[in-house]
Amino acid sequence: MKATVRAHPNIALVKYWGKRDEALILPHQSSLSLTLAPIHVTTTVEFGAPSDTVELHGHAAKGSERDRVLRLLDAVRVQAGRDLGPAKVVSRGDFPMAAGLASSAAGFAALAVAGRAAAGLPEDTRASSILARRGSGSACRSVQGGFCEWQRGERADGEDSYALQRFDAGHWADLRMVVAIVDRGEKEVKSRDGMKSTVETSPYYPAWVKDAEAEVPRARELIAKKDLEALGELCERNAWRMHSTSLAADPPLCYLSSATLGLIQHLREQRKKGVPVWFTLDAGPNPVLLTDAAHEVAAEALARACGAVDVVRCVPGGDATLLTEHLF
Ligand code: 2P0
Repeated sequence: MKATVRAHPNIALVKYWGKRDEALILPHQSSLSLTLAPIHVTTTVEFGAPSDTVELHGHAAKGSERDRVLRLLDAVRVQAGRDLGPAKVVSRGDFPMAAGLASSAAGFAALAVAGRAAAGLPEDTRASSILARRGSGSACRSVQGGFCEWQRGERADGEDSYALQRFDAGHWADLRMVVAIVDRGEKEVKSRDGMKSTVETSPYYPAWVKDAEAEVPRARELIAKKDLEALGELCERNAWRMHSTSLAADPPLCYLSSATLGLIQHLREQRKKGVPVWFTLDAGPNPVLLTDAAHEVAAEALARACGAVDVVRCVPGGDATLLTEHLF
């Protein structure tokens, strides 16, 4: 009745931005990401506890944060088909939460896999991905390592909306992602609210959906060929388009800061000098730089020269994994 899982966050190369179903967390378009190591979240779930308790990163979770965790475990109870009793959950991450790398993706992936294991359910990446998605959309892409594609699916019940691994972490072991933390501040509008407002008010949103869907198979082909330059260009294009559709929302959503733009400008200059480095940007000001192993030191130096207060260097990460050591 107790299980512990370690899962890695992921960075989307083709972003997820907007839901067609808010309750089930079903996206309008497919997305594609790379799972990132060595950073991770570890989560222990135990059923049969005296009462429901949720501790996240050293604090007792409250309100909607706690409800999201307990709702996911209710779905595990339904899958198990039996009364498992109250649950105790403890979760810890080892990376700066301000990095803008959604700790929720690694957290809900770890929770889904650990929850199913604690309930005695068999390992099943598809079932875990669907469960993780119901906690946080991007979490469905952190159940497996390497390059994962979240297929939007067509069904109203979401049973065909989950992530599939296209290439494992070993496929392109030389690839590097360098997170440049230029701003530690909390963002004003959370992703969940930002994407909702974009869907409802941005006149560019339908174009975003069509374009992002078409970019997924192109990205897959470039990853198959390990074409860094073309993949870098695709990532930048997709990030700009996600931010453009958000900027066109009403009221406009601008996640970029002057530090973000300064870094992007410098990165372009470095690229002209032959440094193979590209960026992607989630719903926040901190660029994530895409490069290869031979240039990760140069990418870090570039970020620091542009005022990055912290830098996290990442490599392709593996699957969410069951551990034998528990957090309690
Ligand atoms: C992504 N992001 O594909 C995109 C790119 C942010 C920008 O997924 O509402 O925390 O829990 O499904 O997954 C962040 O949003 O949102 C996100 P919910 P989530 O990684």
